Amino acid sequence: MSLPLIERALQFDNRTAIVTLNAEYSYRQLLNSSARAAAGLLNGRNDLTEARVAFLTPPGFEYAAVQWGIWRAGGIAVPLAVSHPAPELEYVIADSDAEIVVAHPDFAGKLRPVAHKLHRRFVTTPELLSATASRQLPQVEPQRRAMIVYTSGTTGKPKGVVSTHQNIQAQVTAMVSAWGWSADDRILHVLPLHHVHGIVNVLTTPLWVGASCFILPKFNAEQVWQIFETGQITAFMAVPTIYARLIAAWDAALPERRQAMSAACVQMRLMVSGSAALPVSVLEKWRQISGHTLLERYGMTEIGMGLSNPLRGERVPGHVGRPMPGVELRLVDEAGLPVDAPNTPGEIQVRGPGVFREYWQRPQATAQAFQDGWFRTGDTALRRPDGVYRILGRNSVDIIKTGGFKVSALEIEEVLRTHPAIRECAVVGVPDPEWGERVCAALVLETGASLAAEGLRGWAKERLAPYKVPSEILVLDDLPRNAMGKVTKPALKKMNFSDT
Ligand code: MCA
Ligand code: AMP
Repeated sequence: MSLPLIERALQFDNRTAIVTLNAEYSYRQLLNSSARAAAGLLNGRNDLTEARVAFLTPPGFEYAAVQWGIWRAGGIAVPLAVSHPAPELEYVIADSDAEIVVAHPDFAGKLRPVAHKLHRRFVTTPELLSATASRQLPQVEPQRRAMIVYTSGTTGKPKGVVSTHQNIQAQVTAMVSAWGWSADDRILHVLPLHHVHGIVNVLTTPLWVGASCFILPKFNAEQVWQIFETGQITAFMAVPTIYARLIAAWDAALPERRQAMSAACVQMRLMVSGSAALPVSVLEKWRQISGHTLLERYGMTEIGMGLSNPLRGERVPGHVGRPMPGVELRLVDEAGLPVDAPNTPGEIQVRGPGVFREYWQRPQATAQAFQDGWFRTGDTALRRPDGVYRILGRNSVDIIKTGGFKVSALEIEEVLRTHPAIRECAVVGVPDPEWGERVCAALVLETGASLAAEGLRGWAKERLAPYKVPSEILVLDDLPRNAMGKVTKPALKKMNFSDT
């Protein structure tokens, strides 16, 4: 027996698995290509035995073929981000200790030098996908590690979240039953493929049930509307920023087209929002446009989906519903005691088969992340008497959510401090109607130094992903501090940020 995902795909055979702007691919083609990729990765070995394989391909068929190839060869998939500059890619390859680095030709120029510098085997996707499939692929038990996704925390550099095949299966099957997935679904995929939302919710789940996934290389509001208007799509999942962009595109359209756009949404089955708080104003405007009350759910890289509004029944604006199937969830007060009374804030803690196995090679961080077997999310919520949860925010001021991406203020500060003109800095997230939060930086410069905001942004873009680059940069004589001299970020968040 191979992995259930693969066994199931054998039955789906000629059904369409993946659709792109140029082509359609069946489950059979995905199985054949991933078998070739597995053979190319194995390169004569019997089993990769959890060797890490870092891969960088734009969203599309090759991504799924390589991901499945890694799994079928017994390796651990480490997805890299198309938007990341070389230093961030290097960090992930080195930290995960990836043995093999795979790149789509579009990214070979960026990744080959990194792989060579780190002395890793480098291979391109055409090379892998044209390998000769071997007759025998290893037996991969579901308890094995399957994937490492890098996520920012409050301790400097991003940590690798390790999920097993079983963890991913539990996350997938919870979504299948909660959200009524079937083989007749056809979902439009517009999300990055280095995070759980894009990887598990919108790619793996449809492939688990025999549905089709229409993958765009990048989110583009106009293109999404055009695809909706074909009437082919049954489900859509995105972050609030994307819904805000779709609303803006609808507003900008001519009145007669708006009708067609709205009609296209009405016939869809399901529209989901998550990864960041959905502003009630966006939910209401989207309801007017599309006839859908967005199904808001709450999740995290370490747990998959934790809470969800119902598929059928009342979806409460500003709330994230009740625990997903198979998820045990509790609130805990500052003393570490469970909060049983309704309407009382506490930290969300989660237990269940979808919860990740460990932070890659960080036993201490893993131990600290759990309390008596419960994963500590770092998010605060309250539960209404009817059992519906409301997220109140993150416990740490140093975690920023921007465009659905989780970003560590400390990681950005660490990079900014390496700039020769910067003596001190503090990074905060400032509320923003489109992005959720904007990354803003306050700087104190070295004596006599000067720094133009645009110049600094250009410098930062070479070292950080675009969503980590400060939108606004404020130069101050000193940072706001408390009586002990410690920088007070809540005070900083209230400052009027605009480039100086
Ligand atoms: C990009 N830009 C930004 C930001 N990002 N400016 C301010 N804040 C930002 N966060 C700027 C760029 O520098 C660029 O500026 C311009 O916007 C366009 O950049 P581009 O990269 O093209 O942005 P975009 O494609 O328009 O990005 C918007 C987006 C993207 C599509 C909403 O942020 C996105 O894909 N978000 C999804 C994140 C996600 O999937 N998160 C899941 C993780 P210039 O033109 O001046 O250079 S959470 C998760 O997985 C858990 C499990 C869960 O619950 O789901
Ligand atoms: P990540 O670590 O990138 O997986 O992001 C997970 C975090 O996103 C959670 O810990 C929450 O802070 C946030 N998040 C996800 N969904 C929601 C939601 N519906 N409302 C508010 N915050 C959310």
